[in-house]
Amino acid sequence: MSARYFAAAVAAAALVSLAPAALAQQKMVIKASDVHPLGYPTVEAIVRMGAKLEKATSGRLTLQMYPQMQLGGEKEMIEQAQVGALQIARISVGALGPVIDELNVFNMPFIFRDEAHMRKVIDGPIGDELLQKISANPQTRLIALGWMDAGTRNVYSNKPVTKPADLKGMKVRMMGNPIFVETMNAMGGNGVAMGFNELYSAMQTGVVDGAENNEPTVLAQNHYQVAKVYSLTGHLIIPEMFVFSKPSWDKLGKDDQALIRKFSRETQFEQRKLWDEKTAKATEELKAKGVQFVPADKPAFFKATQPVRDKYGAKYSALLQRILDTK
Ligand code: GTR
Repeated sequence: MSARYFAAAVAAAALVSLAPAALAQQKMVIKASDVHPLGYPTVEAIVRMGAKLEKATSGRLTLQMYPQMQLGGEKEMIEQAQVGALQIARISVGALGPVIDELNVFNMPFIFRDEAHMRKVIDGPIGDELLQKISANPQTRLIALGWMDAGTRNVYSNKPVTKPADLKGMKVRMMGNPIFVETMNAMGGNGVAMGFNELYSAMQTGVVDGAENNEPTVLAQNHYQVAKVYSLTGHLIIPEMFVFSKPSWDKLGKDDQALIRKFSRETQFEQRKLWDEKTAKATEELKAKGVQFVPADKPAFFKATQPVRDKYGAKYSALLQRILDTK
């Protein structure tokens, strides 16, 4: 080997060993998606996280938000994130249950005493362990960054639903996860699994008689236009999650990953503030638009759904006990 060639080879080797450092300076446009419109608490919280990332990296990392189902429903968003076509997906734990079985603990009816209880669980060791488990499982191909709030789900339709007998013969749209269909059936109605994107027209045309969700969703998706009675059944309190695509995550340097993790924890609490403000505002707006809020017999719905908790809870009895013990 000539001296000159040798020198070139050494230089090339040095360049190769520099590669990880260069990678740490990776430029990335982070595509983020949500089924809700701009201004909705989950969307706003991620947009703000993007602004912080952009500032902290002097524009090396930027975020592009695709709101309002532009990239499809939550199932599609999960699939896109798994292959790296989308970087951040904000999805309900309801939609993640079929991918990560353990999360179905949170999808059981009346599992949390109230929203404060749910927050204690996701903010504490159980929440952290689940985030880590999801990220560590190679099959999920997702990095779970943090939790978000989605309030309490209540039934809405064009008639009051105050007790199980009121749901008799009613078709009620539920998220696509068997546990929710069974929950609605146990509550006295007929659960129909359907994509979120099909719901407005399904209610409008009478394909379903109602649905169930939190107040900000009923307002943001204009569902109040086709359902005028919001009955406070409070049967589900399901947190949401924002996840990062694992293939994209692996392209980021360690420092960028640490930065995203740090901002994610902040985002979890920022979203909560936005959530509480939005829920209060949405409730007022819905009332002003003529939606009737009616109380419901929650103990009766709790009793009716016991078979669902028995069936699904048996598998996770240890975790369930820890949730119940969280004060
Ligand atoms: C909303 C939630 C969405 C979606 C929707 C649904 O509360 O924010 O992510 O899960 O419910 O019912 O499909």
